[in-house]
Amino acid sequence: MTRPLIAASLVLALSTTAVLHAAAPTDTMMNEKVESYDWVRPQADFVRREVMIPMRDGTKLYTVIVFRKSTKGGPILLSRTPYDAQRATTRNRSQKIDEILPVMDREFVDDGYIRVYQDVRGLGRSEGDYVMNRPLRGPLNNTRIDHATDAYDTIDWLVKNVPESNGKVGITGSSYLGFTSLMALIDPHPALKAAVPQSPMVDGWMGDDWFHNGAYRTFGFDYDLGQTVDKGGGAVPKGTGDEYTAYLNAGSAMEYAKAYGLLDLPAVRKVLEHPAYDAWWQGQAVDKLLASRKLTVPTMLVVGQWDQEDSYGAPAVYKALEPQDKANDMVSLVIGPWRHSGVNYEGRELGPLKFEGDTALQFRTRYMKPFFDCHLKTNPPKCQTPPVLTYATGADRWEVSQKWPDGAYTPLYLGTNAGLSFTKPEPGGDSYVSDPAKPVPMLPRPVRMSGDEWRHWLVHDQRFVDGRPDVMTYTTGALDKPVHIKGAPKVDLRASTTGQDSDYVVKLIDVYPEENTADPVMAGYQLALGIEIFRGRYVHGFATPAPLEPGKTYAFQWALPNVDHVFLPGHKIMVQVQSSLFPLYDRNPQSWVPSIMEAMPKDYVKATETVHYGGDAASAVWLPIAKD
Ligand code: PG9
Repeated sequence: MTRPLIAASLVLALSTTAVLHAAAPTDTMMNEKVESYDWVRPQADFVRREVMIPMRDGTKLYTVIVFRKSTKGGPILLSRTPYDAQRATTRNRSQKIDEILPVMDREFVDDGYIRVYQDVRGLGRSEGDYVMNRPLRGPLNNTRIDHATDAYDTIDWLVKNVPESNGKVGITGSSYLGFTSLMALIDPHPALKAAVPQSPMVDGWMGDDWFHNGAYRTFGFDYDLGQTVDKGGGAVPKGTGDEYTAYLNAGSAMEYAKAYGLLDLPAVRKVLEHPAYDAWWQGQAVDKLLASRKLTVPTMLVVGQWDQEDSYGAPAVYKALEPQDKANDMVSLVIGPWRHSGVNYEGRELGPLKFEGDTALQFRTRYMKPFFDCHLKTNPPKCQTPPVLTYATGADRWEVSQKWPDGAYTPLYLGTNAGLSFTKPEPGGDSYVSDPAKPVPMLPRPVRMSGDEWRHWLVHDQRFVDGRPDVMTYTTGALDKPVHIKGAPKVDLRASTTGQDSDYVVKLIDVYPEENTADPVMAGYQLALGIEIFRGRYVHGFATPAPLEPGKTYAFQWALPNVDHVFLPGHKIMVQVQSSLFPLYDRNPQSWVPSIMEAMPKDYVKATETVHYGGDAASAVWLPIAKD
């Protein structure tokens, strides 16, 4: 027996009472399962259309179009997602548009925007094959399609088939959606008028999800298993509440992948096969792809100051595009006091940190929406987009800069007696033993790289490792005046090892005063403003790994994430140096192996690390000190 379909249109035609009265008595033995139910009822204050949009190769992409019923001549705001367009437009099954869409959409749809979410090809309800971060057509992609063409074809269809729109399109989204937003800027459709990529994945090797400066980030395993498996996917079944133990027991990344059957996943294999910054990674770096083209679409790049996944991408694209932006009005940068994607949620606090009000809402209503309005509305207001907008943590205020970084780089030297000073110290050094059998944890154990533990791990109090014999700590005295930094602090670490390879992790920390009766949690708190790793084998170049010469002093140089922060009087500045950050980063075996991915148990050896200071080996963190 076929199942009756209860459609909204039928209910529209006849009132419920009329249907009940007119119908014959219900057969008590009829099949009571019905095929579907349209949860959007006639009284909804919105229109929600589901369409399959054809791409140039015939593949159809599932797309949901949502707007208030009163909308006419509205701009379109598009997001292209791997995270289920259906779910993004069904936050609640409600008849109110504000309740079905994500929180960040409210300001837009309330002002007549048309919100569009699309599943990228191969995921959700879209047709086609899925390739993680599908590269642009060219040497790494020999097909006719990529995210640039899919965005183009989608926009083309939308402007021709959504009569309620004014024909102007903006694109936005965070993380993977930030990546698809950036890809839409390559040979863009003429109707694409503005973009706000948030925490975009830009260079997966240099500093976004998969590696940072050559050190492999294990958290991608769970993601791959969740995203690329139709049946049985999800988190890796480690069966322990302590990921530190799970990764330590497994050995190398390859051994871990073997133990949990992850080598069956092409997305995992590809990353493990490319440990160095080879042509495969370089060819996908979106900042490089964009830098070689003219930017024609005004773009606002957004990142969280404590972005635990993609802190690299947005500032890297800003840096790559800024030289083209002669009038300083095409590309802008925003850094807010947020975790990864925190810009789209409530931004009053982050872990123990509290800010002045809902900083995410402030940004969206005062800056992001006006940016889209001035580029997308039919009668647009004048654009007043700040070239750089940052939230000064410590001082708790938004600041506008004309350029970024916005400070003069000044060395803060590591020195004797665990000191840290703006004056160069006498020559010396400190040694510690780095033991791969006891790597320094990223969080107190048990370590979980999921939920709020993962979202907030970058702001965790660093006192839990301060005092470990394999963590060197250097501190200034209490500051007598504020130190305001605006930019990415740069590490210049002069170090030697008895091994043939080594990782170095540097943390820049704001140490809160010891006494704070009003807020005891923050008394003596060690708040990291940047935690970043460098894999020693890449000291001569990221594409040319080579063994380190035991005992030789090298200059290891890399950048910490971008920040706007004020170290307040009474606070101290601290720098910590260590040689592992586990289990987020796989362990460096410290002996030479061609690929650390495939290190065997015998390869993991202890090494003595020496941090040098003063003289011609003056280790320092260079701070971009703002002129206040
Ligand atoms: N940063 C995201 C990601 C993580 C891991 C792999 C791929 C993407 C994201 O949040 O989309």
